[in-house]
Amino acid sequence: MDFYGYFRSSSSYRCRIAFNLKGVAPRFKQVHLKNGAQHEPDFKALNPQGLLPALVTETGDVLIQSLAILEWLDETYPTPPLLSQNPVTRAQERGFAQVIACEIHPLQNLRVLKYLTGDLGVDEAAKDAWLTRWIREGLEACEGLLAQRREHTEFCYGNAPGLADICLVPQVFSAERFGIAYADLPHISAAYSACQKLAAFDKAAPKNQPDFEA
Ligand SMILES: N[C@@H](CCC(=O)N[C@@H](CS)C(=O)NCC(=O)O)C(=O)O
Repeated sequence: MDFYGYFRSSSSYRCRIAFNLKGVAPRFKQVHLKNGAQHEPDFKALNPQGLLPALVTETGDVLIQSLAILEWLDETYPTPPLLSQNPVTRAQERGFAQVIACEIHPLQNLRVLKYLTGDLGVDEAAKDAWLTRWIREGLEACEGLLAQRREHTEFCYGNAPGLADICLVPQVFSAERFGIAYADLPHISAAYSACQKLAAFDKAAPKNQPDFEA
């Protein structure tokens, strides 16, 4: 299997955590986002969207979109499961993951920030205000969802990490990178700290990737 990613890409980070939890080790192919490698014809032949991640399976099939890759991974390598056995909890986990992957992350993405500062001529202060507005509001929604749980478990939805944690950790990493406060959100901070203690999460961290650049 070939996994196309980039150390700082949060959707790649989600997949890396899941690979580690499942004990799956695809070959890593770097796509240097900062240098624009996602726009090269070779990569766009794989993912016409020009976005990471992309996974080429053993059968040569191309999978894109991190949530779809995570679901495929969970169906193909069922142990340990990334989703609860309970359908209600499963829907809550997916809802939480989608708040991050569909509502927060797209607004902090490189192409959006480049459009703001380049095409629209927005200055750094306005860009920072944009990031704070969307990331902080999104994390507050995540905090509210965790506060609603019937049981306050160690990880987001249970006593083992799952889909919600896989999405939460890269999002909190991005919040830190962009200087957005989250320490006052107790449920998020607790789940994040619990994940940080696990080797699967540590090994997936941007600083531990072969293409890491300071
Ligand atoms: N919804 C997609 C998001 C994909 C995405 O936005 N990837 C980012 C990296 S995290 C990217 O490739 N950005 C390149 C760019 O903006 O030019 C997913 O979950 O896979």
